[in-house]
Amino acid sequence: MMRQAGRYLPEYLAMLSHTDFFTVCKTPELACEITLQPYRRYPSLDSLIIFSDILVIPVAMGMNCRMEPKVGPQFDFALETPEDMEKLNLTPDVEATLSYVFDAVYWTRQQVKNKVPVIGFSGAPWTLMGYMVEGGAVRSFDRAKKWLYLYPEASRKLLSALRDIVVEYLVGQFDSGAPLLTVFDTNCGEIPPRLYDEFCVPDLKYIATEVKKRRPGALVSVFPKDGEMATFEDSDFDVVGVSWTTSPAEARRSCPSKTLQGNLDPHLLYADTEQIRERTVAMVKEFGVPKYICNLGHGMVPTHPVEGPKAFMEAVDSVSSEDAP
Ligand code: 1CP
Repeated sequence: MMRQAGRYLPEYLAMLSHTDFFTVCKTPELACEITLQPYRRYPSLDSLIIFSDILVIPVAMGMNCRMEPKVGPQFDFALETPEDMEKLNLTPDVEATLSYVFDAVYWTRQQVKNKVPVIGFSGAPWTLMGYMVEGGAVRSFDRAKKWLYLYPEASRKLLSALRDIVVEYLVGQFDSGAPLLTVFDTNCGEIPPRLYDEFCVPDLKYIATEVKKRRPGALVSVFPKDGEMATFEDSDFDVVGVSWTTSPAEARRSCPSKTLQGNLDPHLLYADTEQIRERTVAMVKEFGVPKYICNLGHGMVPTHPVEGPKAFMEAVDSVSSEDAP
């Protein structure tokens, strides 16, 4: 479940009430503890996503970030013009700057005694660029979109620097014990398909190919939120994430050879148990169990009740054992 911890678990809120978000990310024991919180509460979870954030990459490049309560991530500065890129290290030493994430993955695997796999992740270059140009969370990514038209060369330079960091970063997480690596392109649907094909798709395909070339055992997944999924049918990604805005049937038509992951509307988790169960079972039946990973169609939010995920997981468990090939 994308962002299992979110802010809806009381045990998460308790820990974050006295420790700042990025300090938790940078302290492997604490990041491990938060990764395990949803697993302790819902023992039927069959994988854990490592607690971190996509914005650790810009932090490694020299953009300090704070997680402001009720606002979200805020950088100390934004990339207003291409000259601001001089403030960045475009080729940081990934091992030196992000080894805390690798340690958290390793430590978490030790704690669960390898019984449950740990999923690693990264933001995609375009989604990371969005936050870097805007300087943090915003309602719409207008300035980042403008960059693609006004500063195409600088945009390409930034995106390809991010691409190379993402590859190193995913390989490092795999080596620490994360067999499946997810690339979140949450801002995919913010730009027209032609612009996405031009500026983003080649780098994403390269990331999948390069990670698998370096680590043939790695499984890689992409979440092109609200984009054209068919673009990834011809790619080395093993798994394509499906947004809640796409129907399972349409997703299967777009990517017939891929394993699909998704796509329950996160808002359903507010509903009563019976409705969650019915709609989850219907979704699983529509996707079909083979080549399918059950998940939400986007992340959890702070106001989700803790009963929602439980009902969702119980519904998934019942239908997946019933239909398993
Ligand atoms: O279980 C987990 O919590 C897993 C760790 C995880 C992951 C996979 C976090 C922790 N964040 C993410 C991914 C992430 N972060 C994405 C990609 C997936 C998605 O679209 O949801 C994105 C876009 C972010 C950026 C981010 N971080 C936002 C969105 C800002 C916006 O534009 O609206 C927010 C609110 C965060 C904060 C954050 N990250 C993670 C948590 C638990 C939180 C909440 C922090 C808090 O207030 O306590």
